Amino acid sequence: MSSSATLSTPIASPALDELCINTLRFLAVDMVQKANSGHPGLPMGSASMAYALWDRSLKFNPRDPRWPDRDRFVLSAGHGCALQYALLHVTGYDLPLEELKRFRQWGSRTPGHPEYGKTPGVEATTGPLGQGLANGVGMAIAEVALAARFNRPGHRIVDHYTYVLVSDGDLEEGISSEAGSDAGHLHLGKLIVLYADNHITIEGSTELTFTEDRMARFAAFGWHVQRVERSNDVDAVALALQNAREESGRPSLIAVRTHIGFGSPHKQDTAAAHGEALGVEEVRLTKEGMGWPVKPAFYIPEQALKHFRRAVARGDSAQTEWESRFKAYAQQYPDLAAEFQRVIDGRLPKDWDADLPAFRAADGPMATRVASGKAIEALGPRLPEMMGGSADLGPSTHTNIDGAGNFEPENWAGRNMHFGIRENAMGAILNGMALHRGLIPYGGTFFVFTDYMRPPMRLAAMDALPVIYVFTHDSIGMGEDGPTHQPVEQLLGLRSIPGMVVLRPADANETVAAWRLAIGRKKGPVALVLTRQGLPVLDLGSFPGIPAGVPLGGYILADSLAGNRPEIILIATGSEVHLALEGRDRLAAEGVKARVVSMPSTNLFSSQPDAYREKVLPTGLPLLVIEAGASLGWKSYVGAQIAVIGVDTFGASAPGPVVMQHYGFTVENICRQAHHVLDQLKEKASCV
Ligand SMILES: Cc1ncc(C[n+]2csc(CCOP(=O)(O)OP(=O)(O)O)c2C)c(N)n1
Repeated sequence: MSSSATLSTPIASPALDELCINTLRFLAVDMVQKANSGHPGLPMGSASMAYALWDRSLKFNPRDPRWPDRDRFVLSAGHGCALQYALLHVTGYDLPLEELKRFRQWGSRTPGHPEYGKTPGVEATTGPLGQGLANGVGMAIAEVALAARFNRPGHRIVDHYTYVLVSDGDLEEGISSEAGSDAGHLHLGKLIVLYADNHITIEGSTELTFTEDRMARFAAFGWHVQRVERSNDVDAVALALQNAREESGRPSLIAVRTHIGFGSPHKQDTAAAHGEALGVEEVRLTKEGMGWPVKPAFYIPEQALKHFRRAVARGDSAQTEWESRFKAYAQQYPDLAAEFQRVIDGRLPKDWDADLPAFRAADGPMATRVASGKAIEALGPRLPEMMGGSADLGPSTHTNIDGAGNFEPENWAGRNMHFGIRENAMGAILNGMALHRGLIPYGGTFFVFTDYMRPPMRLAAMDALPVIYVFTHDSIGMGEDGPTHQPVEQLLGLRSIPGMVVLRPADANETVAAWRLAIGRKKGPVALVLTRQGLPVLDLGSFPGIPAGVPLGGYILADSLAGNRPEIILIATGSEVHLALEGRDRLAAEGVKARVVSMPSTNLFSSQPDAYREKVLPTGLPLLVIEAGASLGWKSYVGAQIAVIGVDTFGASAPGPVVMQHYGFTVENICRQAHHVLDQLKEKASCV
């Protein structure tokens, strides 16, 4: 058993336990009542099991919420966050009672669902059901991976548990099976999930929808499962938690029979307790029924507070003890200790990018997915914190780090992950790994299947997590697999997520620059969107602007000849850039001066200063956009003087070059459209 398990000592009397639990219950009830918004039922029913965990097991330091070896706690059922805020306040985190009184109000640190970065002690943004459970799997993966890398005989400097509290909704969502299956397969013994088995969801009893044997399901995934029939039996919950910690070879699920809205005379065990304030009268009746003073609201008995606040001294001594162990470790293994600090801080080592290749035109044609694979091979050895893989598409996504071994139960030091065909869980696991800190997580799949992992990608952006996505087969150009596999609207969709940087490089050298940017971006996810098909390499000798241009999102790749002001600008991304270059040359031969702007990232370009954007796209010049994706987003770039060669239907099954040709991605069509735009402008001018 690990050292964290020794914390499981009951020190409160049953009466004090009950006082503390009711304190949590009624803080949550009062928060929701004051806001007249929120979810009282889950906190009322789950307060006792949460208390058993926080009081008897959880290793945390309220005065240093980011201490690396703390246990992680994720409230996957984020709608029950009033409970989490109450716990954070009473145990002594920097979350004053005033903040509990401002639950769900503008600018408060107690938002409607837990938000990472807003409230000390909140380890992950939760609310979209199921995501938190898979985040927990990612955190538990990070723990074993870092333990394998850094622990040494007699020195367990990475040694903590991941606890997740889930509800019926979490376990109904498909992602719970994806993540549960993966966690069971990986033998993540330090992942412990408490299930608020209250038999109620929004529409009523779980008899309506959810009748499978959940315990058998998780047992089949390879989990250790236990049931506690009476949630208010703190000792029983504590014992189950202890059993779970002692089970080191399997993740644990503890189903606790809780009662939604516990204590409310008219709402307990009904859906009415789920998502609205109890009401003034029902609050009064509930408090009276449980022997709690009706007034004042937000009442915290001194005795309960004193008991909860022991967490501060306990956390301080646990952390101090860890720090002294770390000191001894640092004396024996100074390099490893420094390395541990580096990866936990998220700092990059010196010369991390020294082996990144520069490609020559003679190397081409090369698919950008292949160039990305070569970048990963160059980065992997210099960045041992890089860890990732794909959703069973490794040979296609080129996400393997050569020689780094598979991450699997017998080899937690392996860095090549096999997520299985579980895109949603993969996204959420990557988030959990990033939230844990100490790793640079990345994951790949076909671009079209980002639809399956959009929820965690959205959360990665919300939480500003440094997660890297490797998406290949990026357009209709991928060919024969046809419309089901040809992404069309995905570029626009991902670009519209605030904080998500989408990069669609034009060739192998832009791909290298994109990877350099992705590794360097410590706040926020980066999606690399890569081709299946080979593309000409843009030689750095001829196009020296690439390394500096890519981070700006868009740049002048090739201007009109002899410095003449261009008459039209061809904007292209990814595989269409080389067509734009050919178009420019042909237009020049036809007497039209065209500039080619490569725009691997519209997000990054939009964030550049006005002066730079004006330099690249001077006001008044007509634009022709060439991109094998939905045309919709581009229309916002410039009013009427824009034409787009795009894809506004679902593609077709045929060899890639044939599909591209049919959709108008040819040099001939580019020139035709450019002339058309210019003719229209001339016509307009002559009408004035
Ligand atoms: C992915 C997702 N779908 C729907 C919702 C809306 N929602 C919030 S809670 C909930 C279900 C409530 O049932 P349960 O999970 O058992 O929570 P409890 O009633 O016990 O509070 C739903 C559908 C959500 N938060 N996330």
